Order: sequence, then C-alpha cells, then structure tokens
Amino acid sequence: MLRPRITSTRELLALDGLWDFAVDDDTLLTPWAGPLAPALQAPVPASYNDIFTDPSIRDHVGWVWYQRIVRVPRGWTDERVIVRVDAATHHSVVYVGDVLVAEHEGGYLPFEADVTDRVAAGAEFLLTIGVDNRLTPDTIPPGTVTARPDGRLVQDYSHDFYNYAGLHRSVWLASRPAVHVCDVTVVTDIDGTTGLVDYTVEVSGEASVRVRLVDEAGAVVSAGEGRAGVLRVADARLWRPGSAYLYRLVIEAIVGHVVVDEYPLSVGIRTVAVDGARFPINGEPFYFTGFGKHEDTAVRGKGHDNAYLVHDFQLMDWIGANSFRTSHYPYAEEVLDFADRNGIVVIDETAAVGLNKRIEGGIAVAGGAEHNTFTSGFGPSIQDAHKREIRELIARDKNHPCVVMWSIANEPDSMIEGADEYFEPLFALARELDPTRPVTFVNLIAASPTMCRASQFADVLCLNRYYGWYEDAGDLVLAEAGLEAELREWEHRYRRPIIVTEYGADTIAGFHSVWDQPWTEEYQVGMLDVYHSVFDRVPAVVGEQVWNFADFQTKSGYFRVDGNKKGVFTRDRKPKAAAHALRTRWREIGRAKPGTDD
Ligand code: BDP
Repeated sequence: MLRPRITSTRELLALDGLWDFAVDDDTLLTPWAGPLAPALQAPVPASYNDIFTDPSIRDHVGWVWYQRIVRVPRGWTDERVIVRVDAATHHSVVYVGDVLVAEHEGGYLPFEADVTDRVAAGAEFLLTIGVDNRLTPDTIPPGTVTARPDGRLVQDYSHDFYNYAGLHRSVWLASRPAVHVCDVTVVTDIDGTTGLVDYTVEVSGEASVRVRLVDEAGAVVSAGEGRAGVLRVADARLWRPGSAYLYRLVIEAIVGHVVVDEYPLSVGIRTVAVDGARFPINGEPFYFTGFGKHEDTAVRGKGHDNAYLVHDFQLMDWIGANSFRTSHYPYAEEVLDFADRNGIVVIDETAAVGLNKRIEGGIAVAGGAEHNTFTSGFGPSIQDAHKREIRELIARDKNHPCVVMWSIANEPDSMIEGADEYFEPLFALARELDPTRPVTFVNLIAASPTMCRASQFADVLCLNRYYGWYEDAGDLVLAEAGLEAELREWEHRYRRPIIVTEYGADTIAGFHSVWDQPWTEEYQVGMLDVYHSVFDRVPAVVGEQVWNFADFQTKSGYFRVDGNKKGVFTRDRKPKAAAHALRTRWREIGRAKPGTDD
C-alpha cells in the first residue's frame, strides 16, 4: 500500500492533534452515532495508556473510541477522498458518521478507506475510530484475556513489552485522482558501474505510464514508458550502509495527454545476498553493528515522535551503529524513510512475537513447555493472521533500500512438534512475495542447533543469547565458554551467516561494583566484552545487535523493575557506561570492516 504523499495531483491533511476520547465501558452503545460524551481528549499519535492518571484507563481491556470533526478541503470536488490510519493497535473500526468504512486487524500496519461517497468537498463529517487492544490466541501477537473474580478483564501475553494501545501513528485525510497509481514495486541491481532499476507499476483504470529517475541534484538520469521496465543508470551512485544515495522515481499516469496522477518514490540502488556464511551488500561483506530497538518513550508509549526519531538516529550515529532490527513489530514508515536517507540497515520484523508458551521476557514459565505441538498452544487461525502480517509488511516496506532482510517471527517455540509445518509455508510466502531479500526468524536459546525445527528454512541464523544473564548469571567465564561452543556448533552444522540479534544485561544506570555483579554498569560492559571476544573468533558471525538500544516499558511483574533495563541508553536516552564501550568498538569496526574481507 503506497504511503500518501503531496504531489502535483494529490493533497494530504494530517489529522493529528487532540481527539475526543472515551473508554468503552459497555455503556457506549453506538459511539459513532453522535459526539462522545463526556469527552476526554487524547493526543494522536500516542498510546493512550500513560496519558491519563486513571488506572482503569491504563489497564483497560477492550475498545476505546477516538472522534473528531473533519472538514474536507473545498478544492477536492473531483477527487477521491481517503482516510488513512498509519497504525491502530491492535484491532480497529472506522466510521464516517454512522457508516462503517474500514476494519483492520494488526496493530502496526496501515489501512485506508475510500470515503468519497460519504463526504463532500467543503463539508464537515464526524470521524470515529474504535481501537481494541485485546490479544487472543488467534492474534499476532497472541495473548489471552481472562476475567478476575470481581469481573475485571486482564490481558495476558508472553512478549516482554507493555501492550500499549491506541492510535500510535498519524491519521490522514488524503486526496487522489480517480485514475491513480495504486502500487509500485522496485528491484535494483548492479551491472558493472551501471545501476538497474526494475519497476512495475499498478494503475487503477485505463492510463498509460511514464517514469523518470531523478538524481539528488534534480537531473533526470533515466526514463521509460509502460507499466513495467528496467531503467539503466550509467555510473550509478549506490545506496551504501553509512552513505546513502537516493534517486527519485517519478511515476506518471497519463490519460490522453494529461498527467492525471504523479507519485514519487525514493530509490536506493543496492543489492543484498547471502553468500555462504557472508552477508554482502553491493557485493561487499557487511558486518551488522547496532541494536534491537523498541518504539517506546515516556508518556507517549508507542506513539511515533519525530524528535525521538531524529535523536535516536543521532545516538546510533554517535555510537557507530550501522543497523537495527524492528523488534518486535513493523515500525512507523517515517522510521524506514529516515533509515533510507541515513544509510542505516534494517532487519524488518513482523509482530509475531510471543508465539511461545515456554518463556516470558526471557524467563522460563513453569509448565510452559507442556503443550506438545506448536499449534495447540494457539488458536486455529493464528497461522492465517501470521500470513496476513507477512503480506502487509512486505507490501508496505518492499521498496525501502534500508530493509535488507525480513524477520518473520521473534523467539517462537521452534523446537516443539509442528513448528516445521507451521513455519515452512510462512517462509515460502515471504520468498514468493519478495524473492530478492533473505528471510529469517529469530531463534530462542532453548531451540539449540540440534533441536530447532525452523532454522532449516532461514537464510541467516539470527540468535538471541543470554549467557551470563538468564544462563549462568554473574559468571562471565561460563558465559564465554557456553556462547562460543554454541556458536561454533551453529557454524559447523549450518554454514550460514550468524547474527546475534540479542545479547545484553539489565542494568540500572548508576549501579556500580568492582565485582561481576549483575545489574551494574560494569557488568553490562563486561558481559558485552565477553560476547565481542567470542564474535571475533567465530568467522560465521556477521553481526551483533545488542538488546536493547534503550530501556523500555514492560507489563509489571516481580522480575521487571519499571520495565526492561537492558538499554545501553536509559529510557530518556542517557548513555550508560556500555554506550561508551560500544562506541569505541563499533567505531573501530566501522573503520576496519566496510567493504573489506577481514
Ligand atoms: C528476549 C526477547 C526480548 C526480551 C529479552 C529480555 O526477544 O523481547 O525483552 O529477551 O528478556 O527473550 O530482555
């Protein structure tokens, strides 16, 4: 689905700001039938949970309602009018007046409704968006809702981040022409010094298509006609990690001699591949440094915030990180656009996290391994929901040069019976939708090289490891030996690239010790050091992504003290000692490794 943009044929109105807001307590029978009363106001974009002081709002399980009046611009008389929701977590319904115009499952991907027949240029309409935060055995991510003896509903889930909900990203009113560009797919390649841009355009209705590729100085470097073709760019400037170059593909839909629609797309010319145990970008071995991240800040929760976007990228640049994983769900499109522009490499992950009854936040759950097939722990339609996630993620992000690999799940129970039957079609689907990028999933420590049933399908082994933390806490000697033995076994059995996609230690900023004392800043530094010395000895390791970029909020419980503290930065982005240590290492790697074989 194309992101709405302002062009010579399209206009766009952000509907961000304060919306009327109500928690559905079963007394709101048809909230879309008229103004919400009594109205609280909630900011969009933001999670609603941490905005209000009332715990019954923070912990609410079920529907909430957002509402506002929208005026359609006067000039849109002949245009199609679209309501676009960038993310509503997790299940959403959209009403124009009292008419349902859209419904969507999945909290981190966009959806839209053509409301042309329900609204009029120059006139107002009442827009109501319902958002349901419930996770069930059939949703991605999964969860269960239970009732306490006093009737309160409680949401349970196994993933280790707070179930923030609401309108997390922008809501838009967009205009577009009746005959318009509906989709475009770009695949790039390199032939000597020539860049190849293979494009396929979908247009609604009868129209011819013209495209031109424009460089950063505004010069047209290649042009073509027709709905598909290959543009050749002589002496192409490549999109490289750390040194992005973006062309602009301008697509025009033409009826007669009139350009009825124009849509621009950023294009980075680059290749990715898996070659034995290497991960070349543009044919040069690439070594990932960086983080698993979260969309998480104080007060906003998972609400997208451009100030944090730019600041986080500044910190990644400062520390020498060249990559991150969108753990554990697709991030806002603004984030991927910014990564494109800044040459940051992204492993793009679906929201399939917590497909595992065995652990919760890295900690083994008593009796969790007792369900004996993969699917018995979840609902009958979870695989369909998972497929839909993969489809929508690839449809949204397929054209981003920063995205070098799809991760279809984080730490599922990949050793249990049925995991192979469950995952094989999902890998096949991702490859069918995008034959150009490697596909992976992220493996949990319990699913060892001999036990894992899903790694056989992955192009790259992405491993989350917590030796020295959940295993052998406080003993870095054992941690080093355990990690090295395991990585060597993966290397030996699979001969594929390995990225350690999580490793890290909870650390309270300001806790110190001269001994190997978990939770101190010194222990976090020491543990990362031990991992790094192992990575440097195992040739198949092509990347290290520390868990986590910053401290983040989780559900409360006795093993989390105001959230997960494995951040290298605090939740308000102050560096812990580990940030300085990583900065020394990664800047050194940045100098030694790009484009080299050592
Ligand atoms: C891993 C999960 C991650 C957790 C992390 C931890 O992938 O979401 O936050 O462990 O326990 O199991 O810190």
